[in-house]
Formats: sequence, structure tokens, C-alpha cells
Amino acid sequence: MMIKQVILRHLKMKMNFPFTTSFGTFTDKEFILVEVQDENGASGWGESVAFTSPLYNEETLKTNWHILEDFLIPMIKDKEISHPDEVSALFKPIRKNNMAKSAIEGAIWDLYAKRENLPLATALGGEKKEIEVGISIGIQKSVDDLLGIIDGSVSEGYRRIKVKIKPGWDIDVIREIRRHFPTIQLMADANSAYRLQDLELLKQLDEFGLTMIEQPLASDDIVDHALVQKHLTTPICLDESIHSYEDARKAISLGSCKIINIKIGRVGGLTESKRIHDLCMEQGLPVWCGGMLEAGVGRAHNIALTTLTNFTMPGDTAASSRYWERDIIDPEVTVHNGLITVPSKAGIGYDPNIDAIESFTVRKQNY
Ligand code: OSB
Ligand code: MG
Repeated sequence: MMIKQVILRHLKMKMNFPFTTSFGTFTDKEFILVEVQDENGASGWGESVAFTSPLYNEETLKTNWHILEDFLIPMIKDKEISHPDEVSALFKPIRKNNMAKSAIEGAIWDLYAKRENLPLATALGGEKKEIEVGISIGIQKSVDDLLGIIDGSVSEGYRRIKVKIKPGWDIDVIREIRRHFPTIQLMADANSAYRLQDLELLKQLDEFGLTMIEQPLASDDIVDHALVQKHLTTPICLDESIHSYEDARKAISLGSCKIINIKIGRVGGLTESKRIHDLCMEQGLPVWCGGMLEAGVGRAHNIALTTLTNFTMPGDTAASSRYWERDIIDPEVTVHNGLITVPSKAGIGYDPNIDAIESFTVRKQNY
């Protein structure tokens, strides 16, 4: 196939609720939607998960636009691409900027799957017909508010509850949650809020039977995490620290984690996500699919990836209606009893709704 046109759109969508992590609060979601078109005018869609500020990682919406416009789009336009696996190889000379790479690589995967008349999940080698999902709950004003949200999420059927923690909102909060919900699958995500000196505090989390603790230490660390893991019975899951297959390989060999959260954007695309998935499967580590408060296109990509065999733990892909008054795809993503039915249509399996997309678009450019 040949990519003849690329359309970048900057969308701004209001979130249904503020989402607070240890590094900041999101009230709106701004992101880039990438549309690629082939010689027949057929479209593939991808979504960048870069935020507007470089607080989760170093990328932003504006750096992604720059890298896409000045480097990545020229690298793929008017070139014969026989399989999307070739795209990450083409992008290899460009260092990092994984979320920018992933947004356009994802669009090419969608287009490829549509041309092959295959669901994206099948094109990736996934076999599950439904996937299990959990929910990620931000830091709240009070523990009572948090308990209320957990109660609602458990009643809705979400298979695992993740709560955000930070210094001052950790041990006492988790203790309270466990007192009210002694048996739920519960985990905590620190988004890099702790340091090695906090080891004693982290060890206290062991008494609560958490499924895992996600990214306690620095976003670029795999060395100190190995030290912490040696002292904890709770498995450590790495998120921010894993940018590639190579990072995953090193983290596994150091013993820095027992579980990996795969985010397609963070690792530079679906091809790299699959490689990390396969490596973890060989090495006996479970993986799950992380979330970045995606709109529908990104959510659809997450669902397709999660159909791979070693995604054995519920991910963060909650229902569209949790985040958005109106999502940008038809149908929206729905969750019943903690399960999402994998769409059987070709490509990402959900139709981008152009009217909704246009209504959220603040900038658009064709290349
Ligand atoms: O660390 O997984 C994270 C949201 C924004 C930035 C980082 C993270 C998150 C989430 C939300 O946990 C997951 C979601 O609901 O999409
Ligand atoms: Mg995380």
C-alpha cells in the first residue's frame, strides 16, 4: 500500500470528571488524531497519547505535531509499505518520540487491516473474543469520595480496581479501601512519586494483598526498582520506565518488575508492543494494557492489542461513557460485567464519527 495523504487533527474534549495523578490533574483531553489515506482514498486512524504538558513523559501534543510534520510523515508518504511492521523499522533513525511514532504507525495498522478485511485484533495475532477490563481511579478530595467511586465501579463489574497513590495519600487510604473491600483485586499506581529512601513505606503496602504496585520510583529507573522488588512480596509493575523491547529485556533480567504495563504509545507502536508481549510470555511475566485517557480511536487500538494471549490481567480500558459525554467512534466502547466484546469488523472495528471529530477539532492540516 502507499500512503498518499495524511491528515493531522488537534482535538479538545471535555472530560466527564477531573482525573488526578501524583503528577497533576486532567480536566480536558487534548490530543492529535492521525488519519492516513491510501491510493484508493481508504482511511486508517491513529491517536497520539501525548498530553499537552510533559509531566507523564517528555512528549507533548506540540512536539508530536512537529515530529510528525517534519520527520515521520515525510518518511512514510508515497513509499510502498507491504506490512505495518516495516514502519517501526523506517522510524528507527529517529530517537524516542514514541507517542508520535505510535500515532501514525497505529493508523497504518488500521488501514492495513481494513485492506486485508481483517479485524485489527486478528491482524495482530490476537484470538480473544472478549477482554477483561479494570478501572483506574484518580486521587480524590476525600477517602469517602474514593470509597464511593470504588463501590460504583465494583457494582458495574470492573474486574480490578486501580487507585492512584502519592506521598500522603497511600498507606492509610489503601488500609481504608481494604477494610471496606477485603477481597477485590486492588492495585496502586504511584506514577514515580517515591524514591529509594521510601522503601520502608513501600514495604508497608505488602500487608494489603495488592495485585501489584505500579511504577513506584523514577520514570527512567530500572535499577532501584530491582532493589525495591527484592524487599517486597507485592509484585512491581513497570509503566513509565519501559519504552522498548530492550528496556523490557533489561528490566526482566535485573528483576526490576514481575509484571509489565504495555502502553502502545509509550513503546512506539503496535509492532513494538507485540515484541514486548512475546518476550514477557517467553519469560513468564504477565502483561496488561495501560490507558492514557484515550478517546475512541486509541481505546479501539488498546482493545485489539489486549486480545493477544499474554494479556492475562485486566487492563485500564474502561467504557467510553466514563470519560466522555460523546466519544468520537460509533458504536462507543461499552463494558458489561467487566468485559468488552472485541469488534469483528475490519480494522479497529469502530467507525470514527466525522461530525463528532469535526466538532472537537481546533486545528487541522493535510499533508
Ligand atoms: O499511569 O496509567 C497511568 C492516566 C494518565 C496518565 C498516566 C496514567 C493514567 C491512568 C488512567 O492510570 C488510565 C485510563 O483510564 O485511561
Ligand atoms: Mg501507570
